[in-house]
Amino acid sequence: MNIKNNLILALDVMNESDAIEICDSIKEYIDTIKIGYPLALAEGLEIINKLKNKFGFKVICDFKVADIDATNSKICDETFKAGADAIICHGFVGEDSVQACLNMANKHGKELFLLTEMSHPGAKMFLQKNADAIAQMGVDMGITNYVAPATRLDRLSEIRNIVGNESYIISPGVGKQGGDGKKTLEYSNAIIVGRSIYESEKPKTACKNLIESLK
Ligand code: FNU
Repeated sequence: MNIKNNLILALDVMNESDAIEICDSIKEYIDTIKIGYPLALAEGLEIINKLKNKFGFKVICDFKVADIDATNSKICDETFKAGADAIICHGFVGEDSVQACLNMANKHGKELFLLTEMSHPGAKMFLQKNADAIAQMGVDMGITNYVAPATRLDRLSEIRNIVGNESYIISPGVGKQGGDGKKTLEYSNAIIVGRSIYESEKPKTACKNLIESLK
């Protein structure tokens, strides 16, 4: 995926008008947005094509798909049919579940991102212990897109080592969660930023300043 300014907006606002207002203000700087459960549950999956059509964005659906293979297939199918360019799935559910997502992404000619370790403190309880194995499973399955944390650069670096330089890593946790954008991009291909942009008084300026700080 080619992502303008290596910056993805996490659009976790709770209604369409807020979403449009934010998108309109940052469209000069951003061409890829991430939509998760907050906005999709509030406005329905139609919000994906509405924002794509209005702004020409690429949309990554952060649905952290984590079910049995048959159910994962259905979730991914509906999400791609609704216009998503990529979907994020969890890796801890194992190979068969992830393979179902990968098969559906391939069927639609779209992309799959495999979530390895999460960015929040709670990820240390269970997920971190298995994150390297999850990343290795992705490599063995031929997956080339990953999500790894901006909040723990040692872990991000380790995951980069496992998935290799040819793989594409996107990283949440910059800003509100404490991660540094520039340092993160030493290991990651793009950062995912939500609240520090959309909660800002001036999202456009926040975006501009953030991009400056990445240089
Ligand atoms: P912000 N997100 C995350 N950590 O924060 N998808 C993860 O490990 C992960 C994510 C999402 O903190 C989170 O749900 F896998 O406001 C939110 O949408 O900048 C975004 O990344 C971070 O938002």
